[in-house]
Amino acid sequence: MVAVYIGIGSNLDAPGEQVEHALRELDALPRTRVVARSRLYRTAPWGGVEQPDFINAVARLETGIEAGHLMHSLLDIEHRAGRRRIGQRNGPRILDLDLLLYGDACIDNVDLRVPHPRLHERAFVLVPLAEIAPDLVVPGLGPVGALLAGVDADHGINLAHGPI
Ligand code: PH2
Ligand code: MG
Ligand code: MG
Repeated sequence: MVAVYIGIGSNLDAPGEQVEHALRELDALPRTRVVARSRLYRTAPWGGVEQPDFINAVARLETGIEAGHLMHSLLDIEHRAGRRRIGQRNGPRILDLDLLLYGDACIDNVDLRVPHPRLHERAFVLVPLAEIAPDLVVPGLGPVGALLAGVDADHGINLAHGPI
């Protein structure tokens, strides 16, 4: 079994429910358990597109699924949630499941890069990741705490309260 971290995001169609549903779908994958999850964060959109705030979270899985196959399973969950990949880059989405880390593997091929190549730039990933794995060392990048110190985590990243 491998420890895997998944970044979850949504900013359309009841984002909080989308994220909770995705957590249940991840737990239902074969040979897979969600063993930790962050709280839900309401985050300002990153990437220069004007759009609604996101709900973001991070989950840790224990899984026996191989990395490339897991990536396909994530795309399948996104698709079944109603996501169609016709939108603009960094634009609004019903559900985004990003494979952040797969054990200590470093993978760099055409359809999969792990650790996720923009993980260290994104407070909306680093804040929930540090919540559930404060002592994590990201392969090739360093301790999550040091990565967090390099981004602006004080603005636009808030715990989500109330109906979302
Ligand atoms: N995802 C993006 C682009 N911008 N901004 C926030 N706050 N949260 C996201 O999950 C997000 C984003 C593309 O995947
Ligand atoms: Mg993403
Ligand atoms: Mg994605």
